Amino acid sequence: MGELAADKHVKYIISVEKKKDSFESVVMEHLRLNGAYWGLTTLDILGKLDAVDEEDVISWILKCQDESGGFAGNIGHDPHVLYTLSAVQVLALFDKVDILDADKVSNYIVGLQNEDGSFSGDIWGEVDTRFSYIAICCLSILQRLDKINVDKAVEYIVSCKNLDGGFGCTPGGESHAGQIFCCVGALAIAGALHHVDKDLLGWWLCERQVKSGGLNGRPEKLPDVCYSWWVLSSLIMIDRVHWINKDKLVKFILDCQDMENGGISDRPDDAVDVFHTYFGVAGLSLLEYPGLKPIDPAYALPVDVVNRIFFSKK
Ligand code: GRG
Repeated sequence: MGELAADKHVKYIISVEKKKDSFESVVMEHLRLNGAYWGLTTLDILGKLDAVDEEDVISWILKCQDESGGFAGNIGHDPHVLYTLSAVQVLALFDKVDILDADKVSNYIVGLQNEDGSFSGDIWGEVDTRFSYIAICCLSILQRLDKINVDKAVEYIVSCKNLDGGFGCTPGGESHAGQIFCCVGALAIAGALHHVDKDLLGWWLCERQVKSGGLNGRPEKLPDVCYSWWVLSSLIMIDRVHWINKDKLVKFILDCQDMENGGISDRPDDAVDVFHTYFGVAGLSLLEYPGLKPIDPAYALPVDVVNRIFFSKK
């Protein structure tokens, strides 16, 4: 089996950051804050967060904040919870959450909770269990979870549970590993994992492993490195990770590396990108691959960062 080309992945991430006119940068312009979270968390897991200029990153993030308190994907764009969580997570990596006005950011999120407990992603109203996870994760990091109706939020997530044990975007929506991560992660943070049928869901999740060792996101679909995160983190949170073949999954992720220029792709021999590089490295961290910082399956941040948020005296 090949090895993790850690140094090459560090170089790749830094090069993407520098090439502002490249195709990848242009298509990611509107979600640059998500990209910053993927790239910087990868660097931190690899123990190389100091390869970037912290002050540059933080001053750019602050410029992405809207007067509503929410963050946009880039300067001058519209705010959305997707980028608000990334902003808070990146600041947490640098131990700088305190520079935020936590009430202002949390009021933005609180204002997006609907009567039925669900969350909209922004003022335009789209509802999705992704946004329930983001709201709960973000408010928990800001230590402001008590500002929303957590019982109602949990009730809504539970209403998205299906007969196969999985969860979808909205009630009745097809089970999908990405949404399952969101629902299980939100329930874990809210202390409500008892709503999950762990054996039933564990069975559905471990059936995502295909012959190559990779994981897909739902039945009959192709495997993709990103599901190494969505599926594996969910299995860990429900204590069923021993139901998949870990060695085969490690091999699948390593086979998706560009050994020459760094980066990880969705499947072997495809083009690499920052999203798959992050989820490949984060998946390997969950698989306890040597030399990587452990990552927390619910907060999607390195364990030392999560411990610093909740256990350090300030
Ligand atoms: C902090 C890690 C973290 C996440 C924030 C945005 C979010 C919360 C979660 C997204 C969860 C999700 C829906 C992931 C799936 C992404 C994905 C690869 C979707 C592709 O869907 P299809 O239908 O792919 O194109 P398949 O694999 O089903 O063919």
